[in-house]
Amino acid sequence: MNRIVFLLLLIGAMVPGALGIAQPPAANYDEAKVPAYELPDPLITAAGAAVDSPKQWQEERRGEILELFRGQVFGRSPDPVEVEHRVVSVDKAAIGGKAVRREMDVTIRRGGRSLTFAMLVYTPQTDAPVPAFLGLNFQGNHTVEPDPAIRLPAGWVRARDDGSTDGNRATDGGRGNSVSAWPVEMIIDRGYGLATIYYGDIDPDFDDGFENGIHALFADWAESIDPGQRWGSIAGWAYGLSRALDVLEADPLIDGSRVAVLGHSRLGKTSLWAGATDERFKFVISNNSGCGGAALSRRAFGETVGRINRSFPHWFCKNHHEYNEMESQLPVDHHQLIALIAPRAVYVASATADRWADPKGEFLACFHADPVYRLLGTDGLGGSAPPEEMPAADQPILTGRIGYHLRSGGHAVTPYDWEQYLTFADRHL
Ligand code: GTR
Repeated sequence: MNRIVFLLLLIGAMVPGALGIAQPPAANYDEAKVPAYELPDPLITAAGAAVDSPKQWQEERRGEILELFRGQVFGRSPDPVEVEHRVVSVDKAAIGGKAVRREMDVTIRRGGRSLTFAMLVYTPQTDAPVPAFLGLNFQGNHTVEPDPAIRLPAGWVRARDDGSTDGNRATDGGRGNSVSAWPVEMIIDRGYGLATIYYGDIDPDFDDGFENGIHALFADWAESIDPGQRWGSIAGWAYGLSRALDVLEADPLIDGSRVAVLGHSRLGKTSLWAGATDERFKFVISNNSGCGGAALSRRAFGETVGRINRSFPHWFCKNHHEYNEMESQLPVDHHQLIALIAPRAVYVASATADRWADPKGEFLACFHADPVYRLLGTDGLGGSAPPEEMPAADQPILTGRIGYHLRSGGHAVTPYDWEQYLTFADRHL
């Protein structure tokens, strides 16, 4: 090796930053080190005017905020296109006879190409159309229930959370692995339907330059979009959720006007974006969505904008990378993402050990979205007035249109979380 290069490498290794190579700061978990910040006000327009009527919110301010999230955070998505669907299997006595299970193939066609995703749908044994939950799953529809009839995903699959992998191909080994996150019987017993789709069917979750999955169908359209604003994977998954809702709206067993969208973690970021962009979702649930989801970016607590963009360059649009370590420059923050859902019901759940997702930042985003809910004539967080303090663990806030809880435990969706979502759904769906 050239001696000068060697010397430079040595200095670089000994003194991080000495060569101007940016070192990402260590993750902060100290409340005292959260930077001072000022949040953009959801109720002040870009021109500096105070928003004082529901009409002004709906016709002017909401659109401004949505535009900023499109251009600077998630990227722009194409207009809806028509979808086709076909029921591929029916079990009229699923879940011990309590439910009807159907598997559907949903196909989006465009310009000679097509993308098909499989949707697994459970509905209770009743003649009347039911309200339902729609959510993406991480490992395949066959992981939601240990039913041998549920098909394996046909395309790319990710390594499992325990690090095991099927070599990017699903095998029966994963069947029923995610039952704790999908308590189908509990949902059915409470009178709701459940529809779920494996997220990798819509867009594989790795950085391929926005080219595979749903992005491939719209490649020519994306060419017309400023490269900084092209849709990332979260926007792609959210687009898939909206196309799934198109199918559910036409389904005789489901009441399409009463569908909740839910997701965990990166898929919680996705459900928030789906709820923000598609006002047909009547209830939106974010489970431990953290950075880029319900958490305030400006707090830079746990996962930060810079860390998430470096680890997952394909989740957000390219413009979002401009804010790495520069959160204060973001023209929006994530209380405004929640405000985009107003006046519809929204529920944000955190977990005590999930500090990476910044539970306090998730609570504060709900708190700062509250004024928009109130302007629109509804209760926001906590009923007649928002609580001053974050609630203690396992003390859910179930009054008002913004629900929140901090569950004891780690990064997961549990039956406890579902209990709260079902109670909230009983009130708002
Ligand atoms: C983590 C990521 C989080 C969260 C999580 C997940 O690695 O840092 O933002 O999305 O993945 O989706 O499981």
